[in-house]
Amino acid sequence: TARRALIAGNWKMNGLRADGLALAKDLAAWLDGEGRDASNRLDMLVCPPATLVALVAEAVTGSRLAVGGQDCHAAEAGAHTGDTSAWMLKDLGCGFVIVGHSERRTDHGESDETVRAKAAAALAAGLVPIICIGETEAERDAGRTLAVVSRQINGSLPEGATGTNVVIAYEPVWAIGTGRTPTTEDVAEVHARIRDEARGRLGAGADDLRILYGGSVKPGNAAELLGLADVDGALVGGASLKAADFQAIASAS
Ligand code: G2H
Repeated sequence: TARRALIAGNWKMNGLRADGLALAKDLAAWLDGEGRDASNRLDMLVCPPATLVALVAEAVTGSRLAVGGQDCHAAEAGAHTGDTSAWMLKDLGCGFVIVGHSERRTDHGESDETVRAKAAAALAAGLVPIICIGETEAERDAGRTLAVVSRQINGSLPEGATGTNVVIAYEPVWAIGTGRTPTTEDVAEVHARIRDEARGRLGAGADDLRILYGGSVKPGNAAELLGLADVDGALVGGASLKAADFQAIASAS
């Protein structure tokens, strides 16, 4: 397929100024040098905590490294203490924003409706939303994985979504930060289902849709996961905090 892989790092709530700056500069230098082969065939993105987005975005200006937010509010501006709007992220130089990560869905009670509103705001601001979906362990054990991801896809995709202006990340909740990953057969089955389900909304555009896998992606399992037909990249948490590991994952795709 013609889909260009996306390797996205989700730093979550990690990093002070010096750490974030060093990591971002290291990755940017690698993409423009030793990692040029990788960067010719894929896009590499880091999503630092909100406190570091401006610093990182400024430090990597002019490099091939893209910067994104980890969340945004659905509104453009207003009385929303502690929140960040998609327009604010865009203003800092972001090209992407993660929405609906399971940690947001769980810790902040975000529903499909909330996630869809955030994704719509991202589109309106000119950002590509990375919409996260995935089943819990209980849902998987009950055999409801495909039903849950179908519901999440339909509930979380905003009006105006196309195959190229949004990205989907499939993250089985039980595989996040646990070191456990589903079998490649499981991943292949769910990703194929996601593309099918997206076809109902995006039509032929679903063939252009990038569907990332997330959940304990490491240098050691990246090649196998990224080699699957409907896996168009990875959303990487823990392993994106070490430049060498994140680079190895990108090189494996
Ligand atoms: C899933 C993933 C990144 P990790 O949350 O979004 O984190 O790779 O640490 O499982």
